Amino acid sequence: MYIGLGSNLDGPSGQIQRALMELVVLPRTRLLAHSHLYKSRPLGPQNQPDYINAVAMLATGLAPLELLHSLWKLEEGHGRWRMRERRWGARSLDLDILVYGDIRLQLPELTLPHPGVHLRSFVLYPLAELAPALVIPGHGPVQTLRDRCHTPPIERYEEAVNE
Ligand code: A4P
Ligand code: MG
Repeated sequence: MYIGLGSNLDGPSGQIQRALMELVVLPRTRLLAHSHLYKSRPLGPQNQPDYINAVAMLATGLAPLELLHSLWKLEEGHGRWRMRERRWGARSLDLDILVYGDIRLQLPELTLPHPGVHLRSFVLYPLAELAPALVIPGHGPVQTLRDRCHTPPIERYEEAVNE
């Protein structure tokens, strides 16, 4: 299954790097691969900083809701306090379950696949690095979706090298 990581506050690239290391220590879970980092303008309200995004591929014995609740704990460890936020507003770390096998689910807390997955450059570009042929249930192969999707404009993010 695949997790989308996003951040636009408090040192976004560091937040993402740290979160990738924390995914490794989730119970009954292995990090199989992760994408490069990508940078894009926010989708939604524009008066917030640019985002850094990445995607991780995991193997997990956690059920979807168990995984979701573990991800919330990781977000809290990054100083994210959900009650205070506006929807689509700036955040230090956002972890979304993008796709969990071929499960399709609609619960109050969890929709699978994630409702935005097939429409967003900042999900499809990093996901296509890891799994271009993956079929998003109900939507089709990642590579095809990515080739159709250009919003928001996105670029690979390279960490500046300090002298
Ligand atoms: N939820 C339902 N399904 C899922 C799922 N598959 N994975 C529920 C994770 N959570 C899921 O999410 C709101 C609720 O969605 C959760 O309580 C959970 O029960 P949230 O993370 O608290 O709030 P949010 O992120 O503001 O809302 P939402 O609708 O998840 O927004 P997105 O889709 O996460 O978008 N622009 C760029 N460039 N890059 C970004 O990463 N992210 C967002 C947020 C907006 N603009 C962006 C980016
Ligand atoms: Mg979210």
